[in-house]
Amino acid sequence: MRIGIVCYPTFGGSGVVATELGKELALEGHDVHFITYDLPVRFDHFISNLHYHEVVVNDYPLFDYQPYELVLASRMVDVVKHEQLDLLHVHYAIPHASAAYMAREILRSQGINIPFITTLHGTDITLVGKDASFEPVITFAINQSNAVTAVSESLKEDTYQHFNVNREIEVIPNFIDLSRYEGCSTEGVTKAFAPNGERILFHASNFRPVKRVEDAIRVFSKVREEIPCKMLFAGDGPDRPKIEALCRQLGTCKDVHFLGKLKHIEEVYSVADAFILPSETESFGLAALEAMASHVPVISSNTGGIPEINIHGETGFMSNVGDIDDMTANTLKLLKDDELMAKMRQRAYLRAKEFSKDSIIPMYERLYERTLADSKPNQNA
Ligand code: GMT
Repeated sequence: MRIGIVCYPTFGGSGVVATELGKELALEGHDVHFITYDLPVRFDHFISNLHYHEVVVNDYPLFDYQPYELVLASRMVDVVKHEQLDLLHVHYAIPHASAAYMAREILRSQGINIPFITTLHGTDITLVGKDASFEPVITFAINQSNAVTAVSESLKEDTYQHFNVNREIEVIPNFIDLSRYEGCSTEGVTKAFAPNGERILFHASNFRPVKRVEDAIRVFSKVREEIPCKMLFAGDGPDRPKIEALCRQLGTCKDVHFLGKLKHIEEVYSVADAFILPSETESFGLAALEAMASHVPVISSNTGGIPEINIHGETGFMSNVGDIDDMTANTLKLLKDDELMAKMRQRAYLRAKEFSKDSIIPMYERLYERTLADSKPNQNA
């Protein structure tokens, strides 16, 4: 198949999932074309049938806001025509689904039939998309997609709840390439951050308010009162200054390290004793799955799609959003009990295996085949 993939090329989960999917499809022999404004961060090795088409938005002084969506739609039209694509798969509804709709209709007017599949990832529905400034366009683009997927049952339900969607949404959970998280050397990172055998708590995110990073620091600070430990953060974003200020206020700075937007985050997961994910809402929680693939138990909130991954008392613990005391108690229970830690590490890994790429990628391939068959113009019409 000749597949076009549109996504955000950044560190965010939707971009990571889209890029890993494209790479796997290329390795399966499909011809995969990324149409994005920058090289996706996980586009990290050469595969001959994996291609990149940049979307270049030129500045025009008349516009206060450059019309990215139109440029993207035009680029999709161009790539579909010249690379003879069979289908488009867009990740994150805003603005990719509506741009794909526009591209499909332009191509239809030229006698070219191209279906598009929309994968909903989370904030495109739960935070941004349902805002009145986007809602009518998102509802329309979802209903007009040739197929729609959501990354969890929870996100599927949220979509039906917030939008007037009159069509089927298939749940295809996010997946993980387990080999990426196996056999990482831990010595360097441990030596650098926990030279005296301190326990390591870890959090990775885009530091947006929805992640409640402040809760992670507060949990760490309380755990640190009882057990020598360190807190590592990966990622970056708007709440970082607030978190740094809180560390200073709590006097924990010397035990907290901000590692920034790491390309090889698996090296840090592999040294962690617990992954802290206190999010306000989380459609799936890819970071939790990455932790589990690294044998790291997850201390999380119980919101959105997290309970579909993290099993309370088995692969980690869950608490109500904002319940710092409960998260602290759970972390201490885990860190103080070596037997429990070993059991949870193993169960976390086994749970992650259920989301391995080998079980999930074929679900997308089957969806592509069905969508292509359903969208073939009726020969007898
Ligand atoms: O978490 C974010 O803010 C980034 C966002 C994205 O689009 O990259 O993540 C969303 O999609 C991920 C991949 O499907 C999910 O694992 C995250 O749970 C989801 N984030 C939220 O729902 C807040």
